Amino acid sequence: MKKLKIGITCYPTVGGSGVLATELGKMLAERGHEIHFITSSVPFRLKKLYPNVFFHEVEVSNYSVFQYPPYDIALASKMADVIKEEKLDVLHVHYAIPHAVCAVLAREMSGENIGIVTTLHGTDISVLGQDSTLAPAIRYGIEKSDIVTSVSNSLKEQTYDYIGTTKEIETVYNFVDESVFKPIDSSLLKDQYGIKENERVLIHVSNFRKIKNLPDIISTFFKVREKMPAKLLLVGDGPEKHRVLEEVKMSPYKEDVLFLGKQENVAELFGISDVKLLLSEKEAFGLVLLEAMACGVPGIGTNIGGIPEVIDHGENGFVVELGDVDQAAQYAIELLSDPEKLITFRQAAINTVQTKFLADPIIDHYVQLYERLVALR
Ligand code: GMT
Repeated sequence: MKKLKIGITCYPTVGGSGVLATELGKMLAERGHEIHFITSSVPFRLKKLYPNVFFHEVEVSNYSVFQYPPYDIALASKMADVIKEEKLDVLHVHYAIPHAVCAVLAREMSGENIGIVTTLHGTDISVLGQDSTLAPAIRYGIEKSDIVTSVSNSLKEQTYDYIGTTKEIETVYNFVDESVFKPIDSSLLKDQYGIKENERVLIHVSNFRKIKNLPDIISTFFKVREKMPAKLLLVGDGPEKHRVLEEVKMSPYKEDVLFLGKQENVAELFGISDVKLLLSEKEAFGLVLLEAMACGVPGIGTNIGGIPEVIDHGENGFVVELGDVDQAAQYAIELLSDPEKLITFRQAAINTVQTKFLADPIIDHYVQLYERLVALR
């Protein structure tokens, strides 16, 4: 099949949509496609050099007349340049606002009949889609895209509810890089963090936004800690960090909560973890949940958004109602106090990733979508 020239735009900083877009770009490049990232900085997971990956930086003018730097216009101009200069076949944008709208504008500016794929990731619909100042632009970006995908069925339904579009939306699940996210024996790390042999390890990884519901993570852990020796690893940083620190300081178990900040090698931390907690108020998919599962760490998540599409309740993890910390703690205790059950769940988590969320068929799916567009040109 023809090697494609694909432009990718995403938020390059830490965040699931940027991670997914970068991994997709890297894996497409490994298959020989030519990838052009059009972003404000180099995507943070793009560490290695690939001969067929290119980066086009969006520079925003600071002209003093502007009250706000016109990032969206600069992005659309850069996209239009790259479409023409590099003769792109497809532009794949991640996150509806502003990326889908910018892509449509860029196509118009370039005068080229380029295909646009927009992938919806979550808060672009679940939060911004409820903002009446943005919803019309989101609808426009979706409807003018040639193909729209969503990372879960739940997000697809939410898009129909909030945005009121009739555009066909195809669910394409997220995936992880299985060469990085795999069971790793990082037991030496336990010593370094002062985690004792008899202590169970729970982990939460996020950007500490309010929707990640950190208070419930802490409460669940404290309830587990009342019953057994355990540690909680809190990985990440964000607006709720301070509040969480204050809450933990008041607890008799404060020594058992380890704030690790932002970490690069999360797979190694999963290597010392027994259970992953994701008790979000909103979550279109929960990519970190999948990363944990690929490393053999079962998750306990809320019955929210796409989480129940990732966790098979009672098989590879547990799903609880939002706010039900008693139930979350009970499930964690059930797993952590029964080594055989934990092993069964660990294996089931790995199996789920290898059957439902394997990278290769998901990349194939995206390539088929691109080829469908190229065939129409
Ligand atoms: O969850 C976040 O805060 C980051 C956000 C993003 O836009 O990067 O993540 C969204 O996209 C991820 C990748 O598809 C999903 O795994 C997350 O569930 C989704 N976040 C929310 O829906 C809150």
